[in-house]
Amino acid sequence: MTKEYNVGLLGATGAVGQEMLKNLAERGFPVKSLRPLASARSAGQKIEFDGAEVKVEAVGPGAFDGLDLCLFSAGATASQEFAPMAARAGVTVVDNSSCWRQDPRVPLVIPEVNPGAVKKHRGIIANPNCSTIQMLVALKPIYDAVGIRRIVVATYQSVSGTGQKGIEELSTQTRQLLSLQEAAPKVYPHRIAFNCLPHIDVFMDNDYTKEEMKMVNETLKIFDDQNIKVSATCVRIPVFYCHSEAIWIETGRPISPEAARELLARAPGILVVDKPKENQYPLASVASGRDEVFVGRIRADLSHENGLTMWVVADNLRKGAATNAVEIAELLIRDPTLLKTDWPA
Ligand code: NAP
Ligand code: 3JN
Repeated sequence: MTKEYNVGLLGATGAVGQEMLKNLAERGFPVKSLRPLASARSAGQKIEFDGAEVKVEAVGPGAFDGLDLCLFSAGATASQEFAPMAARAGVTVVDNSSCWRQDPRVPLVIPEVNPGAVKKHRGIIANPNCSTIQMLVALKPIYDAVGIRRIVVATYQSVSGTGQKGIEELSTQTRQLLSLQEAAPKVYPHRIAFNCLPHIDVFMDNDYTKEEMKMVNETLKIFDDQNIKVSATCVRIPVFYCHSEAIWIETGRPISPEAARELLARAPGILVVDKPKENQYPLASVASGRDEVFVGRIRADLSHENGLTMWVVADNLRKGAATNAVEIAELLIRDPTLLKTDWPA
């Protein structure tokens, strides 16, 4: 008989949490019991899991008792407080926030890229940022084949990356503008409807945003390579679901677009859509609701002899967040010795 697990989900009422619930059910994750957790605001609310109604509980001391593992998507502040609490209670945490991503005790894992890193966990495993996940899934086969020295990336990120409130902001403003009303910004510093904002998360001292620096620092940790140069520009666009990325790389040795296309077509988690003359290339409207990373427009970078450029699209709530977290949980249950924790007191 398949072993089943007591699974917690902190942030169950949020955009990522709802996607995690769908994902657990769709993938047939062996759930013995599911405990949805959120803030006191949502305690008592009923959510649906696998055709049944389950009551949301408020997170706090004792909330993790009896669980085997818990997926977290409640933001960095909640993760800071509750992930160590869960790990000390013997519960393995897969955390979607940025809180623990750079902590040397915490593996930062994309199953298609560095699945072995999961073995080093002590109770907390971090899920990378959505923009990093889709970029590195697409680049891993090329990195392994010929090396990568430099990555330049421009992202086109959907409003669902900001959670439910981002989705509501774009819907409201679009309705307002189309009925000739004022559309005052509430969530973003400027109007997002019919606009593009080169600003995701806060600005840092080096004039990059925190989202851009997440892409830089997470790439180095996941590839376990401090020599790769990365520069990112992250842009919020008025699209509901899926992030798109224009990526330019300088490889260690030359590789033709044809060879890269073949490598990518064979790689796990990737769907190559690359017949531009037939108008076939990755699109947010097609990748929405899917778990694959879509790659196309693969071509030589005319500005560099070892240069390659491509267009990469993935559903930020699925492969960028929920699916990657559930896949990490699947790695854990494949080797039950990995469900042990020894997070320091
Ligand atoms: P969201 O739609 O705003 O949902 C936030 C969820 O967190 C809700 O369930 C909320 O519960 C809960 N929550 C917030 N503060 C809490 C607290 N102090 N204690 C307990 N629960 C709390 O946001 P989202 O889009 O789902 O994103 C949630 C988090 O996931 C983000 O903050 C981020 O850290 C992470 N995330 C990661 C990626 C990625 O790139 N991998 C992408 C998106 C998001 P209530 O209903 O009670 O308010
Ligand atoms: O904006 C996006 O498209 C992705 C957002 C991710 C995000 C949103 C709020 C807080 C994160 C993240 O995963 O890095 C965080 C955070 O945990 O810092």
